[in-house]
Amino acid sequence: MARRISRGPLVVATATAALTAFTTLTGPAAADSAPQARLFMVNPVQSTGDQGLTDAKDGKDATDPVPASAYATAPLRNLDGSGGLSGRWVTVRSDTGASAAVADASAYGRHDDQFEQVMAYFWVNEAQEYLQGLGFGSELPGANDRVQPVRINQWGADNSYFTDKKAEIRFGKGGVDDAEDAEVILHEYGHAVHHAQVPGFGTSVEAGAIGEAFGDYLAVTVGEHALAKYGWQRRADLACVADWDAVSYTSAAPHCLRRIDTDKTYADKVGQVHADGQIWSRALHDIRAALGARTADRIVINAQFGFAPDTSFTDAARTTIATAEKMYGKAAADTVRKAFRDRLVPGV
Ligand SMILES: [Ca+2]
Ligand SMILES: [Ca+2]
Ligand SMILES: [Ca+2]
Ligand SMILES: [Zn+2]
Repeated sequence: MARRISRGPLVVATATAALTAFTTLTGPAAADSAPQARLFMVNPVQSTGDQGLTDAKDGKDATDPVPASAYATAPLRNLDGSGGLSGRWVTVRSDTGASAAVADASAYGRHDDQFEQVMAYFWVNEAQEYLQGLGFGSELPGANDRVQPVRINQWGADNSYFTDKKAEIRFGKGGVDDAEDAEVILHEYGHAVHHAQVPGFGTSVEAGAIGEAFGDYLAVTVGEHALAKYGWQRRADLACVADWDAVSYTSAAPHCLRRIDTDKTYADKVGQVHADGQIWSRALHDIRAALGARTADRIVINAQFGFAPDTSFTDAARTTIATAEKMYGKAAADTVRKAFRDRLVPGV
């Protein structure tokens, strides 16, 4: 962004002019002229329906295995105008390799390290815009309505995670590069949302499981919202999380990191957060099916403000039922209660 630099008495007038220009740029017209990004429509397995897609036919991270039809173009919103992937809800840094330029965002493909940076910016922004659209940050308290720092590295470990010390998300590679799959990005953002709602959330195994469940659930519900918004197709199961990242560590199709529609109940608990999370995510999935995405998501996320960092399934379920009753009345509360009872959560 070239901007004239003035010195001396003209500086105040110039600053005012720049401010005016900025205001104009961020008005409604800006949405139409927003820079475009090339990205996956959630992920290429889900959008093509091709369960045979693989990471590497002729070399790691090669362009070839994924057809051009798996990519779409969509606007990058809420950028700060710096020319990099930095904006109102997310800032992306690359630990290894060159940083993406917004001006080139419509040209990258999965072989380019910058592609994952663009994916991370787009999908984190999309997630926070979705939460804003649900009323979080206006009618309801904000849920991680701040600039989310994201780091991308290419060091080779399959290790995306959210670190609560820095409230930062990191995406690695290993198999399919983690940030090539929006559901991996959104899962990690789910942890950031939870942590923003309840600092230190997840200190018991059951609370940890709820955290994993919410990440998986958020990945599905934000992905579905985006499909409808941009007119993209889903050609894989609604409940399958990370269809693309999972091709590198699952042999059977459909390839899913996890599902949110398993029949697990509280009796199937094994004390491992990802495994037990599927008890909770199935309940959320059922609530969404019964009440619709918008109502379900407003209840589920609003309830999370009231969870203790070391909550149990029982306490969290009770809080979610009470939140449903307060926001939508007894029928909604009964629907939510049934979802948790079906999972045999005790005491609800
Ligand atoms: Ca890649
Ligand atoms: Ca991976
Ligand atoms: Ca999926
Ligand atoms: Zn997780």
